[in-house]
Amino acid sequence: MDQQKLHELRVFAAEIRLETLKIIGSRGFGHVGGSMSMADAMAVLYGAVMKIDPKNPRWEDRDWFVLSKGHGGPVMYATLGLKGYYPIETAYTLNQPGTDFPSHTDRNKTVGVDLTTGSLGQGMSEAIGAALGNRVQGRGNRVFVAIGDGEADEGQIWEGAQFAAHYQLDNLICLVDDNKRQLDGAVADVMSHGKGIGAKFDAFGWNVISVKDGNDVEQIYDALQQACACKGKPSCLILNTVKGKGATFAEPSGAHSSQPTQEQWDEAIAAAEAALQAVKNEQ
Ligand SMILES: Cc1ncc(C[n+]2csc(CCOP(=O)(O)OP(=O)(O)O)c2C)c(N)n1
Repeated sequence: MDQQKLHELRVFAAEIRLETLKIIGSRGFGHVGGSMSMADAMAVLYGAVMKIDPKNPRWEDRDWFVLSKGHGGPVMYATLGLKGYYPIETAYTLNQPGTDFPSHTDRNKTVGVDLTTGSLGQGMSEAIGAALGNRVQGRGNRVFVAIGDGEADEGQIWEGAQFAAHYQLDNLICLVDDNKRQLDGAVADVMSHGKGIGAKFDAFGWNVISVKDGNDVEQIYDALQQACACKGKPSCLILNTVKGKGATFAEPSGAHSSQPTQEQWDEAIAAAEAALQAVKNEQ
């Protein structure tokens, strides 16, 4: 990727982090941890990889994105708002009565959300159905699905993995947000994954790509290029990420859900603004 594009993606990721904080901050509490760990992947998907048209969100030939870890809704709302699907300020109503921005992603509420998620495991099945359906209809588009490492405890993920490999869904790419933590602790303590999530996908016949730094846009981009080029099987990226990345009150603890004080919100938003400015100044 050329340096200009790389710079753009870094700026986009920093903007997504700032807006994610503002969106959750408008409510005062929410799923900061698993939203912030996804910001870089969202920047690469929507900034450089996916075929989309914000003016025509249900365009039939678009690439699809399914946030199976639906509690990360705010990072998706930040990304879609910044891409012009809607004015970003409208998302500062997160989870309030009558809002189009519920805490978990809902295709009937938010423009640009392809499928409804929130019950962990189900988004994977939905994405697989979309990939198969698109293929049956002869479209050349792709379906990207993001799951959490805690979510990978769900049996439904592995039924889906078996199905997708059997039907050779090479238009399906799963991104695992491997941030090592789930709702109430470390994944390794709550329910460990044995030889690892990547080894499991590999055993089911998927093309597995490990991304050493899953918060590095260049590494994510390179891995997605490899995944998109793979034929005859679905691909899976294991993104080694940091829960709460860039949120001053959440990153140190890797907290799942946060309800910081107003002072802590102000500090976090100021830090994210400074981080954005620093990335902009890099060029
Ligand atoms: C079927 C189901 N069980 C439980 C929950 C409650 N829940 C929401 S998030 C979460 C933890 C998920 O951990 P992980 O997938 O690692 O998410 P991340 O750390 O990326 O936020 C749980 C148990 C749910 N949404 N759906």
